[in-house]
Amino acid sequence: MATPEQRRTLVTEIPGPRSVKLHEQRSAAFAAGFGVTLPVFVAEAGGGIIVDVDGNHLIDLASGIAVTSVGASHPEVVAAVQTQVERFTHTCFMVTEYEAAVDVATTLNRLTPGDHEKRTGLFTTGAEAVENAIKIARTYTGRQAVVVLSHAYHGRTLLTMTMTAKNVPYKEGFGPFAPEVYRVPSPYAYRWTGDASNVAGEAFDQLVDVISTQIGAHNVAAIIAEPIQGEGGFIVPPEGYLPKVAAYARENGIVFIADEIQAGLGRTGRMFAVDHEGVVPDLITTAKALAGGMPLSAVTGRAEIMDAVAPGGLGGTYAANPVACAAAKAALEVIERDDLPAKARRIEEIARPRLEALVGPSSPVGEVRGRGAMLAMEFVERGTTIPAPDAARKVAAYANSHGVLTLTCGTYGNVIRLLPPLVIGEDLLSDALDVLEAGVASL
Ligand code: PLZ
Repeated sequence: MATPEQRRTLVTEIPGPRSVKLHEQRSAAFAAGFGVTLPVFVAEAGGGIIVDVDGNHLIDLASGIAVTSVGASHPEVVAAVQTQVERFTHTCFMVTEYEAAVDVATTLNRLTPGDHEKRTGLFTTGAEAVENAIKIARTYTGRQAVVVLSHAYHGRTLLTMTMTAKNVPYKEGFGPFAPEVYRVPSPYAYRWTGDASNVAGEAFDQLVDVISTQIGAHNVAAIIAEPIQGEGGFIVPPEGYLPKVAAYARENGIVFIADEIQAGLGRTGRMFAVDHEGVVPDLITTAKALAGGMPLSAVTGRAEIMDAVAPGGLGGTYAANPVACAAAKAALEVIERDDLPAKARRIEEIARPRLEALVGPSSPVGEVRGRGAMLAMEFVERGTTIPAPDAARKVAAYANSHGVLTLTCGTYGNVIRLLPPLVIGEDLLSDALDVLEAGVASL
């Protein structure tokens, strides 16, 4: 199947009549607990375009939440998957082994920061990678406490939803939560109430204070941070914060984990978001972009930490699924060979100035932030920093109804994020930015 025509075209209202009908069936058949950003049913997708069942061509600024960096149907990923499914779909890596899993592990060991000896474990979802990173850190350190940030997102399983900060919709009604998870303030510069010129220093001091007074550094197994907080609002830690935390962890025998599930693998303009500050985490979690749309996640890190768990302690029926590994091998080749981090930097070059032009003292856009192809606008009540989730919702709805799929995020629901496939064409990106600008102007 050819890649769909790379042009925004609307032939019906969004959602169109076929999508509306299918959505009614969905509501009768599918659990209500699953939300939906845009109730449009997809017929095909590729490059920067999603084609719906009514024949509309929508511009994709979501990438399935930062997954399809290489596009939703990259020919090399498709071919790798087809070849693999014909050979075998599954044997279980804990039962018999296959090369594709070893290839992916070897590539991740090479691409992740630091030239120390590394090991990788492969799993299925991002949440599973995070949980396993904690299991590994606990075994290695013989300690239990896990330190997380406010505004953090790490998943929806019992441990990872405990680690996630936001209550509604992720935690409401799902308690009791897992023990031994402690939260420290995120260095959220736009909303920092202390010294604006020293956010990194103050946030770091507060982390040390919480750890020393409430936990005891000698009880902490891991500090885990998203190097750019994703669901929490695309919060970029001010320069110096991550290096300080990594150094403190090292001095105190704490495993420092970077959750690069959303920001990693080229999205921010470097292979990993920690690379912007030369930080070398002990463990890195990846997922999303890793397998070009197939479910695969990984924990990669220092060999002595990773190998602390005895054989049998890690795994899962579908961990390192061979079809997902074949897809990952192809996707990683494309990311490296086609220098997708450079494409992410180019996306920033085009999009950032246009988004920044929307910020102003009486504008509903309070701040533009992010890195590479992970950019966001935070909406506020004009002339204040009071969160304006309605404004974000209206602009997103405007964009969606004009054929541009956008996602909101943020603890206060007042952030619109841009996560285009890294292979999006420049004309398509400019067209999407025209629509977003018109959406902001329509407020
Ligand atoms: N860590 C940093 O961004 C997933 C969540 C969407 P899974 N983010 C999208 C939703 O509402 O469920 C994510 C992440 C970071 C971990 C995860 C979890 O990855 O593959 O969704 O389990």
